[in-house]
Amino acid sequence: MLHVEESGLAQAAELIRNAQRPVILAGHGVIESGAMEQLRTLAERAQVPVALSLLGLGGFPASHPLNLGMMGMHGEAWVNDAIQESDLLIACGMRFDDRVIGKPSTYALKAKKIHIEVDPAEINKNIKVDVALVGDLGEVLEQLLPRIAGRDGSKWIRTIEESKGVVAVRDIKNLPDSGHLYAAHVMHDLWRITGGNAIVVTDVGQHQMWEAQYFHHETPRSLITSGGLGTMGFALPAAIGAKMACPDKEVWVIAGDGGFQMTAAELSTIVQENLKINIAVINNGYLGMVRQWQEFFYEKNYEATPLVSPDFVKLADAHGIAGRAVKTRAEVDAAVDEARKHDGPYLLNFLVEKEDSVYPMIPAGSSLHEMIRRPESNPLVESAGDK
Ligand SMILES: Cc1cc2nc3c(=O)[nH]c(=O)nc-3n(C[C@H](O)[C@H](O)[C@H](O)COP(=O)(O)OP(=O)(O)OC[C@H]3O[C@@H](n4cnc5c(N)ncnc54)[C@H](O)[C@@H]3O)c2cc1C
Ligand SMILES: Cc1ncc(C[n+]2csc(CCOP(=O)(O)OP(=O)(O)O)c2C)c(N)n1
Ligand SMILES: [Mg+2]
Repeated sequence: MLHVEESGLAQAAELIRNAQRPVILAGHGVIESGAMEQLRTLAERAQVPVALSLLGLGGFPASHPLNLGMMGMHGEAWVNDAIQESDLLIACGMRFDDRVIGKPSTYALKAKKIHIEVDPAEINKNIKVDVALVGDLGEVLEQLLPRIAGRDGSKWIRTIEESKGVVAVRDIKNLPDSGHLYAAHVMHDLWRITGGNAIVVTDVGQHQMWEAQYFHHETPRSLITSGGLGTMGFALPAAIGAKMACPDKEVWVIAGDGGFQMTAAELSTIVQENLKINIAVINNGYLGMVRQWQEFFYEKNYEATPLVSPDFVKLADAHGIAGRAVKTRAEVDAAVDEARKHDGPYLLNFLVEKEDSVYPMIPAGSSLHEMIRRPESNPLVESAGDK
């Protein structure tokens, strides 16, 4: 085991002991290191709430009371607010990506920062830190934990809870059926119906963010996504890999109508290899994430984003794959059940609202405080139910 310098461990332990408003930032390195247990012990013992990066989702259970949710551009409002107010960030296997920090010169200015990271090149690259512990996360935490005593974090945790207020718009189960189909509903329902017990492989775009927000991941590697690489066309072939690696697991592709078309030829591979993969195409008729930027920042100049697609159910049928289109929320349960029960791959073509947007959003390069929140008029906030 690599030994981290005593002085670094002592400094980190002291910062944690003295912090009033600490936040753990948990990233992909948690999963890469297999440090889920050590992270949990740190969070529980020191009573520090945990924010996750997109690639960290599943590294700390979504249902854990200390789990705040996702940070960053499309992260929860209260998470980004808590980071900005924090007096100590404990970054665990995350690299302060630009989608996470927004404008670097305005990021978490009140916070001391501890960075636990295996790659020295990541230290002080985007964000200057006060203590760097270089090494495998699990091994570093093993050495740090004996120095961490129990703390009372209840005041700060309560402050964050209270700050959620009306922005806690994820509770959409009991929303009355408006006759429209929102992608967020589809994600929520897929999570509810599968009990979250599936490997979800997403493509790139709005659907990827809605999945991260509304499908709650309890375990590592239950979400496979290409992160900052933004690899459109990733989901279908990557799901083939996931199913080959984990044949007993339920595997769902969640792809946009744009990205799906980039690698749709892999439907043949699915048939050839006889793989039971369920496919949800979130069909909004647009390169939706780019359309959203055009709406917010380019006066709705929808240049090159409206999409003509083939009939995806017919495309599946041409491959010998069963499928159906889903147009309203009332149809979702039966359609998902049918896909799951079907003996063989199945494609669901969800015809969702065309001009819906992912909220909240921090415009690229802006401070985390400059968050665009969901407008009151947006139907997803009309009614809150249980999760
Ligand atoms: C449309 C779109 C929107 C996005 N919006 C968001 C968003 O709102 N929020 C968000 O979080 N992301 C978002 N992303 C993803 C973002 O671009 C990054 O991919 C992501 O934030 C990176 O997370 P990470 O730093 O945890 O993972 P990585 O980039 O994989 O970095 C992991 C870090 O952990 C280190 N590490 C690896 N193994 C170990 C180990 N054993 N021990 C210690 N350290 C280790 C690595 O060296 C690396 O520095 C978005 C991407 C897209 C395409
Ligand atoms: C190969 C490639 N081209 C362009 C982009 C930029 N881009 C990011 S999201 C997106 C739109 C994706 O549209 P769609 O697959 O329909 O998903 P939606 O956003 O509508 O859910 C585009 C074009 C990219 N990431 N990769
Ligand atoms: Mg689309």
